[in-house]
Amino acid sequence: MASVRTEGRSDRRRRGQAGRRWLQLKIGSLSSDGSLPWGPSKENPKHGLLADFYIGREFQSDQFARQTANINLNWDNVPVPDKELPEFKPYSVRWTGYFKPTTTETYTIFTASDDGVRLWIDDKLVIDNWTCHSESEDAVQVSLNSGVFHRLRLEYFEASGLQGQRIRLYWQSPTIRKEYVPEQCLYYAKP
Ligand SMILES: [Ca+2]
Repeated sequence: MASVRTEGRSDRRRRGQAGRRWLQLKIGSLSSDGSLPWGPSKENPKHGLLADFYIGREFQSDQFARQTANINLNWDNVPVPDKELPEFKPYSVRWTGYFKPTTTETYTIFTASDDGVRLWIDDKLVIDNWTCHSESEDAVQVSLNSGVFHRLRLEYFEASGLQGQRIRLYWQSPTIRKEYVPEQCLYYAKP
């Protein structure tokens, strides 16, 4: 069975050394709070994005990293996304990886976030709503070519950890109905 990589603050304390260590969890395992699935599906083990979680809304303290199939997350009903983060406190997340369109045309790429969001495509900042707000949608139009890998970086922060913790990434084109950017088009690393 393929695996999901994850690392926690407590693991770093145990090993007592700098650098990263990745633990192995089975695909389909729940996160440590028992409520949220992480990682790519069994069908697409090489697809998805890497998410780095931090304490603080400005990436003050790096806590752990996980793989996520896509960006379609709603943490309204849990104090924080994971026990590695303190409850009811600000946190931030940085997703990185690549996406590869399946058609050549103009895409509209949307984020829906509560609170702040920034999106870079090929290292260019294209969405910048780094503010506290209830769920808001932002969008940008980009011309993309089928089969070309584009670098993706999405940053998100939650201001309070109390209510309204959502981040989503969609796309739409003349031939694609609005959908979450699918796992099959996302890559942790460029193949
Ligand atoms: Ca919020």
